[in-house]
Amino acid sequence: MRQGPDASSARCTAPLDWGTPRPPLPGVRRVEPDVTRAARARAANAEEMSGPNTNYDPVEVSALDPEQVETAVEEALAAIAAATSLDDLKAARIEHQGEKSALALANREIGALPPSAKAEAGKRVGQARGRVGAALSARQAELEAERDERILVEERVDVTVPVVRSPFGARHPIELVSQRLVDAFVGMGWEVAEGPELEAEWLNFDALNLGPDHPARQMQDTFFLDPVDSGLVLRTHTSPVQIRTMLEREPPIYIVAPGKVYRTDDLDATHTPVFHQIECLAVDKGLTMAHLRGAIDAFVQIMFGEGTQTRVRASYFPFTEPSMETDFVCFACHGDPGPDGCRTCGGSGWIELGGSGMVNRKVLRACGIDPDVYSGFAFGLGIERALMLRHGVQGMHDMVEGDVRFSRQFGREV
Ligand code: FA5
Repeated sequence: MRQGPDASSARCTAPLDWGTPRPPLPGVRRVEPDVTRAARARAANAEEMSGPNTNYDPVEVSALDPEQVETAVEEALAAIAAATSLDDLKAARIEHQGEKSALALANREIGALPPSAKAEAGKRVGQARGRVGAALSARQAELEAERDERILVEERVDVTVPVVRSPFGARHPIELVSQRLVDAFVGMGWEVAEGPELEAEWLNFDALNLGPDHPARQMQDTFFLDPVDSGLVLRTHTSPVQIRTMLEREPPIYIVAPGKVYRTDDLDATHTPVFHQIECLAVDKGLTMAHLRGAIDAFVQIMFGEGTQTRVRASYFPFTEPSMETDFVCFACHGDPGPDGCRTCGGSGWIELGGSGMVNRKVLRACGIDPDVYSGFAFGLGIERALMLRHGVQGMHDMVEGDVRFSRQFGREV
């Protein structure tokens, strides 16, 4: 229990009783009123007066108790030694050296001591604070040195490493796979044919036997160019390249036509308004569906690996007759989805590749080729969807956003 120096004044035998004065607040000097000073002067002359308050023992003030001071120092030194980071040390400093620390409290108590007790208590507390301060400084220096050393290791720059001045990009997998297919067909003697993306409506539709009322011409599928009667569209498929080639060249024709096409589809998981197709056309004497099957098999094996089986199903395209959809055997379950099914092919064992068929006699005739002399076959597919299947790409967004990190995953070869 704290005792202020005035506590002893209660023992004075003063002629006037002014009541027991309240102990002063720490650090606050009480200014005695004149009447009090006069009373003290009179009391000083009185014979029964007690001596001055010189026997005050600071041990009685618990905060200044040597044991308590030593305990506070030991706790501080332990916390400082235990600090393994500068943040830990900061917390230890606040706790053991801050305003509310035991030693700061003891230091404040000194101010309230009588002069004779101040020196000893001051020395004790001062030394204690000095030890804590020194320990803090030493640990601070150690931890800063450790931090600096760690930073030097972690942020070390190897100046001997050769500098890559411009980061490597990667060709987009659409481009890579198109090139690969084109190369393979060129290797078999086929030629590359190209056409414009801004195409004549007649070449995109009419010459391919897509009449004026064909649903593909409707606004939801085709980007028409202003003015409406311009006769121009953004090509909706690579098939007009067939027409251009047949109009320009005499058979035999063996062409592969890769390129960008446009449809008024919203971008979602499986659609994009701008995508890529690749298309093959052969026109020669005596071509049959057997040749078509052979070309499709070659195509599929280039894209999905040797031995990949294919099948065809009856379908309809105005520019081929008969027409087929081509499927290839699922590369994930190899045609046997088992009782648990297969996420890649949906459990059917087959994956749809694209359309195909024998070139419609009307189309040959529109291009000035005699269908009684020549026959032809064609097939085409969307590259994005084929790649998504091939590589398990979950969404079309990844295919079209052009993020180089996506392209880099495919490296230089797909
Ligand atoms: C055609 O475009 C035909 N010209 C293909 C053809 C060529 C048939 C030669 C016969 C002979 P289709 O409309 O089904 O067909 O489109 C072909 C492929 O394009 C589809 O299988 C699909 O993979 C892809 N495709 C269609 N719309 C989109 C789209 N919005 N986003 C991404 N891919 C698409």
